[in-house]
Amino acid sequence: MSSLVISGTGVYTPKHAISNEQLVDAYNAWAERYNGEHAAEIESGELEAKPLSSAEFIESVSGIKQRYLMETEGPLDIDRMRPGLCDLHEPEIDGQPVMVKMMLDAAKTALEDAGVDGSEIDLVISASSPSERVAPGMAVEVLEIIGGKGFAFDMASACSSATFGISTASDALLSGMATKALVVTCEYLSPFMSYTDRDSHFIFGDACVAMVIEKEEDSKSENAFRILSRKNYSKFSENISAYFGSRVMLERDKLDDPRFRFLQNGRTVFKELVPMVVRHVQAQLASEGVEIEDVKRMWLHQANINMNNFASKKLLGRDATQLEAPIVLDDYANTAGAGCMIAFDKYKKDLKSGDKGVICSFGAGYSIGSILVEKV
Ligand code: CO8
Repeated sequence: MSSLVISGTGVYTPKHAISNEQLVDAYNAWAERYNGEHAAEIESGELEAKPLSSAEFIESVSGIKQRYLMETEGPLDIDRMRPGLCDLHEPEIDGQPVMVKMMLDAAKTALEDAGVDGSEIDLVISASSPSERVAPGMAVEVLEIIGGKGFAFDMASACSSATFGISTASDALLSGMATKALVVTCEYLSPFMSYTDRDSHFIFGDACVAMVIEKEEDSKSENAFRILSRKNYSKFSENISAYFGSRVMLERDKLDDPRFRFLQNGRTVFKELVPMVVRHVQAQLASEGVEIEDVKRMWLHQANINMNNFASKKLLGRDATQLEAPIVLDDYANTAGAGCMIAFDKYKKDLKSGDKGVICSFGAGYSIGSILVEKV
């Protein structure tokens, strides 16, 4: 059977970032004003006071120092506390979603990295947590604009969107349904976040990553990584939830209802998910006859530095260095499905032929997706 390779990757990073300090200053100013305006109801127990946030708390519990957002003025404006339209919404008349524009930018870099022309692509998968429209599929528009021919569709699996997307594309290539695939994971998450929720206002950033997958014998890339094995896992849990679905359309008047926000029991997620991730990767390596000592790099999901440190230490039996398990969440924050692939894009070029690594996503669902790769 032919080997498949990830022959190119590209990242779209929004132009502007917000530091923890900026975010916390805005949130605290908003919370203090709210508490002042509702002092009587808070005093009588009718309303709860809004607790204050802290930049030190955010960095120590998550490792996040800043996040890139498509629009940074809205979340810092205490009269708004949510992003506004960003530059990429212009011109509004063309109707093209911002996410498609982000995808096209990341795709251009990924195609260049792979040495592939857009016209050679015959499968595009948008594997992204959010979607800007129900139909037509965003991936179909990307396929059209890059000049490809074949088929395209949108899929979602929250934090494992990219890894599950690569796996789905691999099956299409191996079955002969397609010959060259582009998988794009666009995590334009800021529109869904509540910047007035102290427990989650700091978690997410916006970014997009694209990957080209093709047969090894067809690849001209100098940065190709052979896919040695893929292992996916899902287990239902509502400990991470985002109920922004059809119910919101029925209850539009309740958009501020906490049920329609991103919600998580962060500590439970930490305790339940990390041991599953460790067992998942260990089982994959064992079934491939690969020792952990032979794994040069682990490109892990980028949600929380303490989760990554815990998982890499359990796997290695010692602390990992930045090169062994790179961290990009300090800069990008949690970019859901894109995180592990942004780490891969930024920390892949120094590896030598024959070096092995594991890409591993984990998060909502729960979902875990790991891909064992080897530099060609
Ligand atoms: N500032 C100051 N204090 C705070 C803040 C804040 N911002 N937030 C909470 N606190 C307080 C709490 O009130 C609590 O106080 P007390 O002890 O008095 O009750 C104390 O600090 C500790 O709070 P937590 O227990 O919540 O703090 P943790 O140490 O657990 O840290 C984290 C919180 C950072 C959330 C941590 O639990 C974590 O990161 N866990 C892992 C979560 C994770 O990995 N989730 C994956 C989610 S991402 C994902 O799956 C993508 C989904 C895609 C969704 C797409 C949407 C469109």
